[in-house]
Amino acid sequence: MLSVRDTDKTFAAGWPIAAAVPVIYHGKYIEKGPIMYDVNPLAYALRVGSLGTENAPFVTDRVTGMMTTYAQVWQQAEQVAGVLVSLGVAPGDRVAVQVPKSVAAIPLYLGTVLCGAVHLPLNTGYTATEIDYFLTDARPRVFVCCPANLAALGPVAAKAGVDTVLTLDADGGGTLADALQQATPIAQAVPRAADDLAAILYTSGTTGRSKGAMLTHDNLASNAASLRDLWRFTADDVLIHALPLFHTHGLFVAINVTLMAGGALLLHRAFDAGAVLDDFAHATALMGVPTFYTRLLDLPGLNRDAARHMRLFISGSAPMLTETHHLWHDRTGHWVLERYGMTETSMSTSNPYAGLRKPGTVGLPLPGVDLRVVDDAAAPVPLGAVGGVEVRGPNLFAGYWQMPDKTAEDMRPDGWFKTGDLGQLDRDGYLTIVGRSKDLIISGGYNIYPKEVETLIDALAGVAESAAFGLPDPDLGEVVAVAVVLAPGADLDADAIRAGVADDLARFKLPRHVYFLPALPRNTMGKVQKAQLRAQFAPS
Ligand code: MLC
Ligand code: AMP
Repeated sequence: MLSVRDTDKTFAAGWPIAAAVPVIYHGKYIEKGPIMYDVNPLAYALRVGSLGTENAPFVTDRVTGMMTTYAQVWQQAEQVAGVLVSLGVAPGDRVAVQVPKSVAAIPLYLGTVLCGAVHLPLNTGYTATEIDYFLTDARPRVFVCCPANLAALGPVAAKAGVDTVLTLDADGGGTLADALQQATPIAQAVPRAADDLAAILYTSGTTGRSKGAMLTHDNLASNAASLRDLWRFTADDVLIHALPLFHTHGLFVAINVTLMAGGALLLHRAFDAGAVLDDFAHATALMGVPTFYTRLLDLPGLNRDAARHMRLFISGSAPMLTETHHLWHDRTGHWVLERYGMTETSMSTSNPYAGLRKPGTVGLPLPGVDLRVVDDAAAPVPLGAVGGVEVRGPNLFAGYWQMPDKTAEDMRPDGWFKTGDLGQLDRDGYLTIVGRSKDLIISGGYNIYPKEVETLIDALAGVAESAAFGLPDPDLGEVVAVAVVLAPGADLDADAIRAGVADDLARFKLPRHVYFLPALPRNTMGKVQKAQLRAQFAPS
C-alpha cells in the first residue's frame, strides 16, 4: 500500500526542479514498500501528482472503455522497469519504441524512466528504412515494435545491434505483455541526476539527417510543472487525448501535465473529430494541433452547448489561423489558448490562462524561460521588427545525440538556442511567429524537412533534380509539394515519383502535389527560389 508522509527531508542541493515545483517538492516523501522514487527526478515529479489519490482514474481507453487507476499505471510502470532491468538495461541505455497508440504505451514510457533508461519513441508512420537509421544512430538496448512489424523490423534491429526486440499491440498484447506476467517489479527507482537524459526525440534535420534531441529529467519535469500551473490543471481535469504518443505535444505536454496534476485522460487511439466532440460532455480540456480545430469546426454539432463542460482548448505545434481562432470563439464561446514549442525546447511561450489571449500570437514566455528576437548578429531587433527567435532556460535540451557540431550550430556559447523560427514581439511582450528561417514544412503538426524528400527523389532514375516545398492546405495547414526536373528522355509521372520513394519515406512525407518543370527557378547565387515555387503553385 502506498503511503505518503511529510518529512523534513531535504533534496539534493542544486536540484533545479525543486524551484519549479515548490509545493510538491517540500517535505513530501513517497514510499511504497521498498520502492523509492525520490532519487529519480522525473519519475518523482510525475509520481507525486497523485499522492493520496492512487485509486483515482488516470486513463480511460476510449475504444474499450477500460479505466486504469494511478495505482495501476504506476504498478505497471514498475513491472516494465523490472522487465527492462532483467534484460540488462542500464542507466542511460536507450529503449526505442515504435508502437500503436495504446494505454500500455504509457507505463512503457514511465517504466523506462523509472529504471534510469532513456525513452526513445518513434513515429508509427516510419518505414523500415527510416527505422534502420534511428536504431543504428541511437543504438538502443531494447526495441519495442508492433507485432505486425516484427518480421520486417526484427532483422533491422538485429543489424543495428539491438539486444532484445519486444512487441506491443494497440490492445496491450505482445511479448512485452508476456514478459510483464513473469516480471518482478523493480524494487527501487534507479537514481538519476536532474541533468541525466530521460528521453531522446528525433527531429528532422535541414541536411536530411534526423537529429536526436536529448531531453533531461529536469527539462521535462520543469516544463510540465510550469504548464500545469499556468494552465491551472488540477485533479478535477479530464483531458481528451487524441494526439500521437511519440511527440512532445502528446507525450510530454499532455501526459506529464496530467500526471503532475493528478487529472484523468480520455485516450483516443487516433483523432476522430466526431468522437472527440462526443467527449466534450465528459471532459474539461483538449490539446490539439490546428487541424483538430478546423475539423471540429466542420461538425454542425459544435456549439456553445456542446462545449459548456469544457474549460480549456489548447492549440500548438503549427500556426493556427486568426480566422480559426475567431470562428472557434463564435461557435463555442471559448478562445483557444495557443502556445508555442519545439522538440528541443519543450514549450517556450503560452497565451495566458486568465489574461488576454491574442489570436495570431503564441503569447508570453513561460516563467523561467528567456526569449529574445534577434538579427543575424544576435542583437535584439527593435520592438515589432521581425527577427530570429531564440530561447534559453530550464526547458532547453542538452544537445543533439552524438552531433556536437549540429548542437554548436544551433546553441550559442552563452546558452541561447536558435529556434529557426522568425518572430516579432509586441509591446505587451506577446510573440507572433511570422515564418521560419529553416527550410521546413509543417503538415498537420508533423515536420517534414524538404531536403530528405529531395534527396530521395533526386536519386530516382530519370530525375535530374527536385525541390520540395510547402503549399497551404485547408485541412493540414501545409502539405508537401515537389517540383521535379526530369533527365532528358525520361518519362515519369507523379505516381511514379511517389512510388519511387514510398519504401523509404513515411506516408505523411510523400508529396501530395508533383509538378514537372523544365528547370528550377534559381537566384544569381544558384539557390533554388522556393518562395517563387510557393507563389507559382499556390492554390487559388
Ligand atoms: C496523416 N497523414 C498525413 C498527416 N497525418 N499527411 C500529411 N500530414 C499529416 N500530418 C496521411 C497518412 O500518411 C495517410 O496517408 C493519410 O494521411 C490518412 O492517415 P490518418 O492517420 O487517417 O490521418 P489523420 O488521422 O487524418 O491524421 C491527421 C492528424 C495527425 C492531423 C490527426 O497527423 C496528427 O495527429 N497530427 C498531430 C501531430 C503532432 O502531434 N504534432 C506534434 C509535434 S510536437 P495515406 O497516403 O496512407 O492515405 C511539436 C512541438 C510543439 O511540434 O510545439 O508541440
Ligand atoms: P517540432 O520540431 O516538431 O517540435 O516542431 C517545432 C516547430 O513547430 C517550431 O519550431 C515552430 O516552427 C512550429 N510551431 C510550434 N508551435 C507553433 C505555433 N503555435 N505557431 C506556429 N508555429 C509553431
